[in-house]
Amino acid sequence: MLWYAAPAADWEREALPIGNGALGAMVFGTLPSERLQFNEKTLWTGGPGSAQGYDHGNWRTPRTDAITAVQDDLDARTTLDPEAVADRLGQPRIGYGAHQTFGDLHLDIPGAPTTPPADYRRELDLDNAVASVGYTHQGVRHQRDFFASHPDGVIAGRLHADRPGSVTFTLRYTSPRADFTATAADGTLTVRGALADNGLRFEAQVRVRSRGGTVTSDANGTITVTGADSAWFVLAAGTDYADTYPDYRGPDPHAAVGRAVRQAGDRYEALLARHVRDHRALFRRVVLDIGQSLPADVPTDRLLATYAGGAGAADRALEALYFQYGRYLLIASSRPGSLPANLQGVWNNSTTPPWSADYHTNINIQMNYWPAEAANLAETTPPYDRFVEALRAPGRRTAQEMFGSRGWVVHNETNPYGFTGVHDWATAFWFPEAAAWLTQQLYEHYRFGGSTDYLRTTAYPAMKEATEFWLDNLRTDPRDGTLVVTPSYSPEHGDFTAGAAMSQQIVHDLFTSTLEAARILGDAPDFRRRVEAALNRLDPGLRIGSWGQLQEWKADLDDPTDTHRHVSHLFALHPGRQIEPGSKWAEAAKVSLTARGDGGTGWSKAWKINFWARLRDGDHAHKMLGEQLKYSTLPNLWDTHPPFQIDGNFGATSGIVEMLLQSQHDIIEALPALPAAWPTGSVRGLRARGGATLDIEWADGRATRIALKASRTRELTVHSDLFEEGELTFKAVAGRRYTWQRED
Ligand code: FUC
Repeated sequence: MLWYAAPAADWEREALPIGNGALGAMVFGTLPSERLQFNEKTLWTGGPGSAQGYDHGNWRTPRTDAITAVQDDLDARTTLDPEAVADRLGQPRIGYGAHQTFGDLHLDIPGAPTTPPADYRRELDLDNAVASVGYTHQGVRHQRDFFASHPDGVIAGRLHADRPGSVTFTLRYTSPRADFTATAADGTLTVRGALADNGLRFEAQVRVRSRGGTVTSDANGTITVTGADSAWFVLAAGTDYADTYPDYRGPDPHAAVGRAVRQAGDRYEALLARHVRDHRALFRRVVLDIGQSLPADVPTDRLLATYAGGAGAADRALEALYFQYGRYLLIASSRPGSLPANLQGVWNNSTTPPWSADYHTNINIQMNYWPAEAANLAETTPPYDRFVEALRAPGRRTAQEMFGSRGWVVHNETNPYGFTGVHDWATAFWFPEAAAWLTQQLYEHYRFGGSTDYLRTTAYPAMKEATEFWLDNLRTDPRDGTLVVTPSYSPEHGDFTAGAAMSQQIVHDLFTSTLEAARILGDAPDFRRRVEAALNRLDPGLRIGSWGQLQEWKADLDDPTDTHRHVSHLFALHPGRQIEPGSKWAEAAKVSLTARGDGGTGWSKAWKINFWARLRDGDHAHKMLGEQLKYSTLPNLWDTHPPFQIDGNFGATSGIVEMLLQSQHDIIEALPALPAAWPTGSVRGLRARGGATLDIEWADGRATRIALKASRTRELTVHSDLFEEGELTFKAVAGRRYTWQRED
């Protein structure tokens, strides 16, 4: 539970998020008027029909041999200034668009206090996924509850009071855009419009019902409830967006929106029950206890403000809450039927949000899904899979037009309209490795879940086509005859070179996984031979430099005083699996990571939790978690870059899992990076690759009990100090549960 003793004064820092994937809302708990800012995930400007025109980022005029010319220059000169490369390979971005707020619902409550009464409380119950506001005024207890239901596809709200007839309010809609009409009839408010930029049609309906009292609709677009015992509303919203290249349009949203508000029904309790059942089926799978419980009398903002880095009386409770909040946010912002979680999940109060609230593919969207598998929320990944699938058609065209090659490609960031080409922001435009990196999560989904059917139909086609792109685009490095990515740019950092570490490691990861998958599926031997041959010649992107660091570039260019937030050259450590613990590469990675320091933006700190966990340094991982909570977390526990960016929430949740359980090398490692600050605890329901779900208990820093539920029949190896040899290999049988316990 997150809770606060005052209404939210600010959207970004204080309001509380609810969501069902497609829809999101921020609950303010304000007096005398409640404010509910809401979103629909597909409400995007830009794309086809955009006023500026749209080209997917493909070159508007052909540039024959432009890439080859840059490659030749790099062969001759080793480095190129990003501005110079952007001049030659970039172009101004047009029609990219931005995610849009849908607007605000206001519930004006006449006679409500203007300052919060002493018993005012605003909370978000993570276990129910219900946000509530309660206070007593003139002897009457008032309560508001809000939730976003995935099974019913609506946001719902209820106002009630403990004295009959005390619920009176007027509901109205506002938007920062003037592109809509709002009308009300028969207790339903209808908002319809089209975005001026691209004509995207949108509709929302809010259906209001009451127990007792009256509901009146005003033609000016307001609905008033008077003297009710309780009243509730359901809100549905949609657009005519579809994720289909090239037009990205589907049916008018009117029918689906109307159906949703009608079907959500007149029975509030049943709607709530369906929502809670659906949410808990996911949320309750994982339980983390690291030794404290949340103090009932300390609001969450105070808890955060007094967080001491592990030594405080409620620090561990806050850390566990933060972990579960990440899981809550993923459930709320990524469910089947809409786009994946964007830079802000699904929550955006602006028409010009930071970075368009888009899908950055040089770390951010990938980070959003890091916790999905291991933190037992694989059901949140279909929107991601679909998004990747939808990028392939435009990405194939970009590969053909810009690179003259097979395969599909996407660069530094993308939108829901298949922006797979480039723009000209010199330090963040060129990143054709993104497609390969995006497919990593698909293969991870297979490694955790083990469905060969999923591998065949969903993961492998995207991986194979990304592999074909690189088979066509790697080039022989005259320095040593290896195959390299060129031009290559280590995200947002340094000069252009050939064969930067991250570029090589990503392609290495893709080829390795594609080969594994090709073997499992029995794909054509000649394709496998080609990938194998390329992998053998590929520069692996691992090189140790003059100060013992893992080099970020193929030439030893690293500056030991550089603390840039991206630590891209450690991809092979995490989220990759090329670096084994205890190897000389792991040592070098540690040198690089130490030099980069413990600062950085929110997501950067979150990544560092994962890195330190993979380096088996639980204390440093925990220190990074502390840095994130102290310096990159807002009172509503949102991660801040700054500004608010949700990737850090997800990255930190992933990092906490990595401290407790790892399996990237196909060995299940229990408590690989347990910090001294968590001497005793337990975790239930974490997933490992190979089809295992684990419960682990520990005391005095040592595992005391491990229970493993197998979902596949296969040999599994578990590492733990619980076993005499430090590890145990056994044949797991699907459906069986195995338990080991310390006797002493
Ligand atoms: C990446 C980062 C920035 C920011 C942006 C949305 O490009 O380098 O810091 O997080 O994504």
